[in-house]
Amino acid sequence: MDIAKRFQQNPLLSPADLKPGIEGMEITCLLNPGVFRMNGKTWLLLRVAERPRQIEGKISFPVYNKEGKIEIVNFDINDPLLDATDPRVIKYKGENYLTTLSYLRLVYSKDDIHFHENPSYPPFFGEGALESFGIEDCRVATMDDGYYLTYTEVSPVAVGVGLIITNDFKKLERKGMIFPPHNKDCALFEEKINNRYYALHRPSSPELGGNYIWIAESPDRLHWGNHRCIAVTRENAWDSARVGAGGPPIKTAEGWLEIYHGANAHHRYCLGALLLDLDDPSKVLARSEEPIMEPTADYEQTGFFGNVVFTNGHYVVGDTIRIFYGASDEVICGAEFSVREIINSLQ
Ligand code: MAN
Repeated sequence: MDIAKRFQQNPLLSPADLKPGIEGMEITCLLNPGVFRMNGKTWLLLRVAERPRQIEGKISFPVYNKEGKIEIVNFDINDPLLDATDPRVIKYKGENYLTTLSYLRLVYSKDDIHFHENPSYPPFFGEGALESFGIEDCRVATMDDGYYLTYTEVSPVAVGVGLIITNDFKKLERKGMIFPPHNKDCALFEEKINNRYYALHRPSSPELGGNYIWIAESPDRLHWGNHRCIAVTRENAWDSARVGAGGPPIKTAEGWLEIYHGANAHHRYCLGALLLDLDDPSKVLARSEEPIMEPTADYEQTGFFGNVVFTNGHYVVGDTIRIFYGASDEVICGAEFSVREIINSLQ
């Protein structure tokens, strides 16, 4: 059952609301923001996806070259060697390319409805060979000693998880790849459990296994071990093809509550929840049988890539979880859940 209370003002942000961040490009999509509170305001670390204005008969997209400069790649739409059936990823001569280049950009709000930019917070762009196709879907963990940002690093050789540490979102400490390929959807627990750090992550094992949620431990958040698989896809269910963690797990009296995304073979993305043991979060106490949120609103069903609700950020006040989410891979929306209601809905 869909128990999300969507904001009436949705969508809160659309591509036309911001100016492109890369010269000569246009914003194609706003997606999947990380969320945190700072100085009494709500901040979203948006994933902004850009590409050049498309010319008829061609498909053009930006990549970083070896010198770290943006270069435009063009393919002829009628080229028999091109497979452009997925608007997000195209194949040419056996190589994959992303149709847009993503980077991260901050907006803030005092009322969670109207978002603004502050020019003293510059955008974060991909850097180096492992981010030459961009950076995406950043989770923000608010920890005692700073903000820990886990995000997807994309390049022709890999999709993996990178870490950035910051105290002010101006000076960034880039730590490189902490979960090697193929991996994404990494959500850090915001406090230690029995003196260890924990993370949820999503390796993909296409030959044997699948796209499942795993948990790992670390003494320092850089080196991870003791990996265990905690949630697999379920045949014929809404989460039959892939599952992945959302934002940081939420501590409740009953356990760690994690809102995750699940997709089926038709790439329909819904949200569900997992309840993990407080003392040993590798133990799953309960899981949603049915989604707690499904793409039902117009803006969730049609867009750059329709039938998608995807969250990787929220903040919690009392019983209320306020999530910000990407709808149809194109616009940013808000919704609320009650912690109690989610826990009551779990099997
Ligand atoms: C998938 C989708 C895209 C994303 C790529 C690379 O194809 O999630 O949105 O750009 O993976 O991470």
